[in-house]
Amino acid sequence: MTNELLAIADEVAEALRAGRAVVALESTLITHGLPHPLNHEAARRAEAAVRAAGAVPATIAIGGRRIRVGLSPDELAAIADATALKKVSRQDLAAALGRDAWAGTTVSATMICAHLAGIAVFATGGIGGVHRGGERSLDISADLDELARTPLAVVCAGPKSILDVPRTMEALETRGVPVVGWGTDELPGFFSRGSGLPVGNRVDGASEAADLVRRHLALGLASAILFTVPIPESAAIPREEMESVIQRAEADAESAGVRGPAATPWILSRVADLTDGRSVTANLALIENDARVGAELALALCAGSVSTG
Ligand code: PSU
Ligand code: MN
Repeated sequence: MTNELLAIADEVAEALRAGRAVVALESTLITHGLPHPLNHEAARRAEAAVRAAGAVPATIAIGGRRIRVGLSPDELAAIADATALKKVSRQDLAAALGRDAWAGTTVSATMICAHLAGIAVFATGGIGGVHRGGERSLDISADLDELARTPLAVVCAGPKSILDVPRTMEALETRGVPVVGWGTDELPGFFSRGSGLPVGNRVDGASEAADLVRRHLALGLASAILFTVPIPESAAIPREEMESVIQRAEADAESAGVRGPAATPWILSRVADLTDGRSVTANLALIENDARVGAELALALCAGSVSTG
Protein backbone atom coordinates (compact mmCIF):
# COMPACT_ATOMS: atom_id res chain seq x y z
CA MET A 1 0.00 0.00 0.00
CA THR A 2 1.51 3.27 -1.04
CA ASN A 3 1.02 6.75 0.38
CA GLU A 4 -0.15 7.62 -3.06
CA LEU A 5 -3.50 6.05 -2.28
CA LEU A 6 -3.71 6.65 1.46
CA ALA A 7 -3.77 10.13 3.03
CA ILE A 8 -3.92 10.11 6.81
CA ALA A 9 -4.62 13.46 8.47
CA ASP A 10 -1.76 14.71 10.69
CA GLU A 11 -3.73 14.47 13.93
CA VAL A 12 -4.75 10.88 13.19
CA ALA A 13 -1.26 9.86 12.05
CA GLU A 14 0.29 11.31 15.21
CA ALA A 15 -2.23 9.55 17.44
CA LEU A 16 -1.58 6.23 15.70
CA ARG A 17 2.19 6.66 15.96
CA ALA A 18 1.87 7.45 19.67
CA GLY A 19 -0.42 4.45 20.25
CA ARG A 20 -3.34 6.67 21.28
CA ALA A 21 -7.00 5.81 20.77
CA VAL A 22 -8.44 6.45 17.31
CA VAL A 23 -11.97 5.70 16.12
CA ALA A 24 -12.81 5.39 12.43
CA LEU A 25 -16.16 6.77 11.25
CA GLU A 26 -17.83 6.11 7.89
CA SER A 27 -19.08 8.60 5.33
CA THR A 28 -21.89 6.89 3.41
CA LEU A 29 -24.24 7.76 6.22
CA ILE A 30 -23.29 11.39 5.50
CA THR A 31 -23.49 11.20 1.71
CA HIS A 32 -26.46 8.81 1.42
CA GLY A 33 -27.93 7.82 4.76
CA LEU A 34 -29.27 11.06 6.21
CA PRO A 35 -30.95 14.18 4.82
CA HIS A 36 -29.06 17.46 4.58
CA PRO A 37 -28.27 19.33 6.88
CA LEU A 38 -28.75 16.66 9.57
CA ASN A 39 -26.15 14.51 7.84
CA HIS A 40 -23.60 17.17 8.73
CA GLU A 41 -24.86 17.37 12.29
CA ALA A 42 -24.58 13.58 12.63
CA ALA A 43 -20.99 13.65 11.41
CA ARG A 44 -20.04 16.50 13.74
CA ARG A 45 -21.77 14.93 16.73
CA ALA A 46 -20.04 11.60 16.11
CA GLU A 47 -16.63 13.29 15.95
CA ALA A 48 -17.39 15.38 19.04
CA ALA A 49 -18.48 12.30 20.99
CA VAL A 50 -15.22 10.55 20.15
CA ARG A 51 -13.23 13.59 21.26
CA ALA A 52 -15.26 14.08 24.44
CA ALA A 53 -14.38 10.52 25.43
CA GLY A 54 -10.68 11.24 24.88
CA ALA A 55 -10.02 9.62 21.50
CA VAL A 56 -9.27 10.96 18.02
CA PRO A 57 -11.97 10.66 15.33
CA ALA A 58 -11.01 9.63 11.81
CA THR A 59 -13.88 10.10 9.40
CA ILE A 60 -13.03 8.16 6.24
CA ALA A 61 -14.02 9.14 2.70
CA ILE A 62 -12.60 9.13 -0.81
CA GLY A 63 -11.32 12.47 -2.07
CA GLY A 64 -8.72 13.71 -4.53
CA ARG A 65 -7.97 10.16 -5.75
CA ARG A 66 -6.96 9.10 -2.26
CA ILE A 67 -8.42 7.35 0.74
CA ARG A 68 -8.82 10.17 3.23
CA VAL A 69 -8.49 9.12 6.86
CA GLY A 70 -9.50 12.09 9.00
CA LEU A 71 -11.22 15.11 7.47
CA SER A 72 -10.96 18.80 8.32
CA PRO A 73 -14.17 20.61 9.38
CA ASP A 74 -14.33 22.19 5.91
CA GLU A 75 -13.94 18.85 4.20
CA LEU A 76 -16.64 17.34 6.39
CA ALA A 77 -18.94 20.21 5.45
CA ALA A 78 -18.08 19.74 1.78
CA ILE A 79 -19.13 16.10 1.66
CA ALA A 80 -22.23 16.83 3.73
CA ASP A 81 -23.30 19.65 1.39
CA ALA A 82 -22.48 17.92 -1.89
CA THR A 83 -25.19 16.16 -3.84
CA ALA A 84 -24.98 13.04 -5.98
CA LEU A 85 -21.71 11.70 -4.61
CA LYS A 86 -20.92 8.06 -5.20
CA LYS A 87 -21.47 5.41 -2.56
CA VAL A 88 -18.34 3.27 -2.44
CA SER A 89 -18.22 -0.28 -1.16
CA ARG A 90 -15.45 -2.88 -1.63
CA GLN A 91 -16.31 -3.42 -5.29
CA ASP A 92 -16.09 0.31 -6.12
CA LEU A 93 -12.99 1.26 -4.16
CA ALA A 94 -10.31 1.05 -6.83
CA ALA A 95 -12.53 2.75 -9.41
CA ALA A 96 -13.44 5.57 -7.02
CA LEU A 97 -9.73 6.26 -6.47
CA GLY A 98 -9.40 6.92 -10.18
CA ARG A 99 -11.81 9.88 -10.04
CA ASP A 100 -11.02 13.29 -8.63
CA ALA A 101 -14.23 13.53 -6.62
CA TRP A 102 -15.44 13.06 -3.08
CA ALA A 103 -17.26 9.81 -2.39
CA GLY A 104 -18.78 8.20 0.69
CA THR A 105 -17.42 4.92 2.01
CA THR A 106 -19.87 2.25 3.25
CA VAL A 107 -19.15 0.00 6.19
CA SER A 108 -17.31 -2.47 3.93
CA ALA A 109 -15.08 0.15 2.29
CA THR A 110 -14.51 2.00 5.56
CA MET A 111 -13.39 -1.23 7.20
CA ILE A 112 -10.83 -1.84 4.45
CA CYS A 113 -9.53 1.73 4.70
CA ALA A 114 -9.44 1.83 8.50
CA HIS A 115 -7.52 -1.44 8.58
CA LEU A 116 -5.04 -0.18 5.98
CA ALA A 117 -4.49 2.89 8.15
CA GLY A 118 -3.86 0.75 11.24
CA ILE A 119 -7.04 1.73 13.09
CA ALA A 120 -8.56 -0.96 15.29
CA VAL A 121 -12.01 0.43 16.11
CA PHE A 122 -14.76 1.66 13.81
CA ALA A 123 -18.10 3.09 14.91
CA THR A 124 -21.18 3.50 12.76
CA GLY A 125 -24.98 3.49 12.93
CA GLY A 126 -26.05 0.23 11.37
CA ILE A 127 -24.41 -2.38 9.20
CA GLY A 128 -25.86 -3.58 5.93
CA GLY A 129 -27.09 -7.16 5.72
CA VAL A 130 -29.63 -9.39 4.04
CA HIS A 131 -32.41 -7.23 2.61
CA ARG A 132 -36.01 -8.25 3.10
CA GLY A 133 -36.73 -10.58 0.18
CA GLY A 134 -32.98 -11.16 -0.09
CA GLU A 135 -33.53 -14.90 -0.38
CA ARG A 136 -35.00 -14.13 -3.83
CA SER A 137 -33.19 -10.94 -4.91
CA LEU A 138 -29.81 -11.99 -3.44
CA ASP A 139 -29.47 -8.39 -2.22
CA ILE A 140 -27.02 -9.06 0.57
CA SER A 141 -24.72 -6.25 1.63
CA ALA A 142 -20.99 -6.55 1.01
CA ASP A 143 -20.70 -5.47 4.66
CA LEU A 144 -21.29 -9.08 5.75
CA ASP A 145 -18.40 -10.59 3.81
CA GLU A 146 -16.20 -7.69 4.86
CA LEU A 147 -17.01 -8.35 8.51
CA ALA A 148 -15.89 -11.93 7.89
CA ARG A 149 -12.48 -11.01 6.54
CA THR A 150 -11.27 -7.75 8.03
CA PRO A 151 -10.13 -7.77 11.67
CA LEU A 152 -11.59 -4.68 13.27
CA ALA A 153 -13.85 -3.96 16.21
CA VAL A 154 -17.04 -2.57 14.68
CA VAL A 155 -19.49 -0.77 16.95
CA CYS A 156 -23.08 -0.31 15.73
CA ALA A 157 -26.68 -0.23 16.95
CA GLY A 158 -27.48 -3.58 15.34
CA PRO A 159 -28.27 -4.42 11.73
CA LYS A 160 -30.59 -1.76 10.28
CA SER A 161 -34.15 -2.82 11.04
CA ILE A 162 -35.12 -2.21 7.40
CA LEU A 163 -33.25 -5.48 6.78
CA ASP A 164 -34.27 -9.09 7.28
CA VAL A 165 -32.59 -9.16 10.68
CA PRO A 166 -32.97 -12.91 11.44
CA ARG A 167 -31.41 -13.85 8.07
CA THR A 168 -28.69 -11.24 8.63
CA MET A 169 -27.87 -12.92 11.95
CA GLU A 170 -27.76 -16.33 10.23
CA ALA A 171 -25.37 -14.96 7.61
CA LEU A 172 -23.12 -13.52 10.33
CA GLU A 173 -23.11 -16.87 12.11
CA THR A 174 -22.20 -18.71 8.91
CA ARG A 175 -19.31 -16.32 8.39
CA GLY A 176 -18.12 -16.74 11.95
CA VAL A 177 -18.48 -13.09 12.86
CA PRO A 178 -18.87 -12.69 16.62
CA VAL A 179 -21.94 -10.59 17.43
CA VAL A 180 -21.76 -9.15 20.92
CA GLY A 181 -24.41 -7.33 22.94
CA TRP A 182 -23.07 -4.26 24.72
CA GLY A 183 -24.65 -4.63 28.15
CA THR A 184 -27.51 -6.67 26.70
CA ASP A 185 -28.54 -10.26 25.90
CA GLU A 186 -30.97 -9.07 23.24
CA LEU A 187 -29.80 -7.94 19.84
CA PRO A 188 -30.43 -4.17 19.65
CA GLY A 189 -33.07 -3.21 17.11
CA PHE A 190 -31.42 -0.10 15.63
CA PHE A 191 -34.27 2.46 16.02
CA SER A 192 -35.54 0.41 18.97
CA ARG A 193 -33.73 -0.85 22.06
CA GLY A 194 -34.43 -4.48 21.24
CA SER A 195 -35.05 -6.69 18.21
CA GLY A 196 -36.74 -9.63 19.94
CA LEU A 197 -33.76 -11.80 18.94
CA PRO A 198 -31.14 -13.09 21.33
CA VAL A 199 -27.49 -12.18 20.93
CA GLY A 200 -25.16 -15.01 21.80
CA ASN A 201 -22.41 -13.08 23.51
CA ARG A 202 -22.42 -10.15 25.87
CA VAL A 203 -19.92 -7.75 27.40
CA ASP A 204 -20.51 -5.30 30.19
CA GLY A 205 -18.24 -2.38 29.59
CA ALA A 206 -15.20 -1.43 27.59
CA SER A 207 -12.55 -3.35 29.47
CA GLU A 208 -14.43 -6.63 29.04
CA ALA A 209 -14.90 -5.78 25.37
CA ALA A 210 -11.19 -5.02 24.96
CA ASP A 211 -10.29 -8.39 26.53
CA LEU A 212 -12.58 -10.13 24.05
CA VAL A 213 -10.97 -8.27 21.13
CA ARG A 214 -7.49 -9.26 22.36
CA ARG A 215 -8.43 -12.93 22.63
CA HIS A 216 -10.01 -12.84 19.18
CA LEU A 217 -6.85 -11.33 17.67
CA ALA A 218 -4.56 -13.64 19.64
CA LEU A 219 -6.38 -16.59 18.05
CA GLY A 220 -5.63 -15.15 14.63
CA LEU A 221 -9.32 -15.03 13.79
CA ALA A 222 -9.34 -12.79 10.79
CA SER A 223 -12.88 -11.51 11.11
CA ALA A 224 -14.29 -8.40 12.68
CA ILE A 225 -16.11 -8.42 16.00
CA LEU A 226 -19.49 -6.73 15.86
CA PHE A 227 -20.43 -4.91 19.05
CA THR A 228 -24.11 -4.00 19.10
CA VAL A 229 -25.15 -1.13 21.36
CA PRO A 230 -28.80 -0.30 22.12
CA ILE A 231 -29.96 3.17 21.09
CA PRO A 232 -30.30 5.50 24.12
CA GLU A 233 -33.70 5.11 25.74
CA SER A 234 -34.66 8.75 25.20
CA ALA A 235 -34.30 8.49 21.42
CA ALA A 236 -35.72 4.99 20.88
CA ILE A 237 -38.87 4.37 18.85
CA PRO A 238 -41.05 1.38 19.82
CA ARG A 239 -40.41 -1.67 17.64
CA GLU A 240 -44.05 -2.29 16.67
CA GLU A 241 -44.38 1.30 15.50
CA MET A 242 -41.24 1.10 13.36
CA GLU A 243 -42.19 -2.27 11.93
CA SER A 244 -45.35 -1.04 10.23
CA VAL A 245 -43.51 1.99 8.84
CA ILE A 246 -40.73 -0.21 7.48
CA GLN A 247 -43.19 -2.60 5.83
CA ARG A 248 -44.85 0.32 4.10
CA ALA A 249 -41.48 1.80 3.00
CA GLU A 250 -40.41 -1.60 1.74
CA ALA A 251 -43.61 -2.01 -0.29
CA ASP A 252 -43.16 1.49 -1.73
CA ALA A 253 -39.57 0.67 -2.74
CA GLU A 254 -40.83 -2.42 -4.50
CA SER A 255 -43.48 -0.50 -6.47
CA ALA A 256 -40.94 2.20 -7.31
CA GLY A 257 -38.63 -0.54 -8.63
CA VAL A 258 -35.70 0.55 -6.46
CA ARG A 259 -32.95 -2.02 -6.08
CA GLY A 260 -29.19 -2.45 -5.73
CA PRO A 261 -27.07 0.10 -3.88
CA ALA A 262 -29.91 2.62 -4.16
CA ALA A 263 -32.19 0.47 -1.98
CA THR A 264 -30.80 1.30 1.46
CA PRO A 265 -30.72 5.12 0.98
CA TRP A 266 -34.17 5.09 -0.64
CA ILE A 267 -35.82 3.09 2.12
CA LEU A 268 -34.13 5.10 4.88
CA SER A 269 -35.39 8.30 3.31
CA ARG A 270 -38.92 6.90 2.92
CA VAL A 271 -38.87 5.83 6.59
CA ALA A 272 -37.81 9.37 7.53
CA ASP A 273 -40.79 10.81 5.61
CA LEU A 274 -43.23 8.34 7.11
CA THR A 275 -42.07 9.12 10.67
CA ASP A 276 -41.95 12.90 10.13
CA GLY A 277 -38.23 12.83 10.71
CA ARG A 278 -38.33 10.92 13.99
CA SER A 279 -36.28 8.09 12.50
CA VAL A 280 -33.60 10.64 11.62
CA THR A 281 -33.51 12.03 15.16
CA ALA A 282 -33.15 8.46 16.43
CA ASN A 283 -30.45 7.74 13.85
CA LEU A 284 -28.41 10.77 14.99
CA ALA A 285 -28.66 9.75 18.63
CA LEU A 286 -27.55 6.18 18.00
CA ILE A 287 -24.66 7.24 15.77
CA GLU A 288 -23.42 9.61 18.49
CA ASN A 289 -23.82 6.93 21.14
CA ASP A 290 -21.95 4.34 19.06
CA ALA A 291 -19.13 6.84 18.51
CA ARG A 292 -18.82 7.37 22.26
CA VAL A 293 -18.80 3.62 22.91
CA GLY A 294 -16.24 3.14 20.12
CA ALA A 295 -13.99 5.68 21.82
CA GLU A 296 -14.32 3.92 25.18
CA LEU A 297 -13.35 0.65 23.52
CA ALA A 298 -10.41 2.22 21.68
CA LEU A 299 -9.17 3.69 24.95
CA ALA A 300 -9.49 0.35 26.75
CA LEU A 301 -7.57 -1.35 23.94
CA CYS A 302 -4.76 1.19 24.20
CA ALA A 303 -4.65 0.93 27.97
CA GLY A 304 -4.02 -2.79 27.92
CA SER A 305 -1.65 -3.32 25.05
CA VAL A 306 1.80 -2.26 23.97
CA SER A 307 1.22 -2.48 20.25
CA THR A 308 -1.68 -3.08 17.89
CA GLY A 309 0.34 -5.62 15.92
N1 PSU B 1 -26.86 2.50 8.39
C1 PSU B 1 -27.49 3.71 8.48
N2 PSU B 1 -27.35 4.56 7.46
C2 PSU B 1 -26.60 4.25 6.36
C3 PSU B 1 -25.94 3.00 6.27
C4 PSU B 1 -26.11 2.16 7.31
O1 PSU B 1 -28.14 4.01 9.46
O2 PSU B 1 -26.51 5.09 5.47
C5 PSU B 1 -25.07 2.68 5.09
C6 PSU B 1 -23.74 2.09 5.56
O3 PSU B 1 -22.70 2.77 4.92
C7 PSU B 1 -23.80 0.65 5.09
C8 PSU B 1 -24.61 0.80 3.83
O4 PSU B 1 -22.55 0.09 4.86
O5 PSU B 1 -25.63 1.71 4.21
C9 PSU B 1 -25.15 -0.51 3.35
O6 PSU B 1 -25.56 -0.38 2.02
P1 PSU B 1 -25.95 -1.68 1.19
O7 PSU B 1 -27.17 -2.20 1.90
O8 PSU B 1 -26.23 -1.19 -0.19
O9 PSU B 1 -24.80 -2.60 1.27
MN1 MN C 1 -27.29 -4.17 -1.61
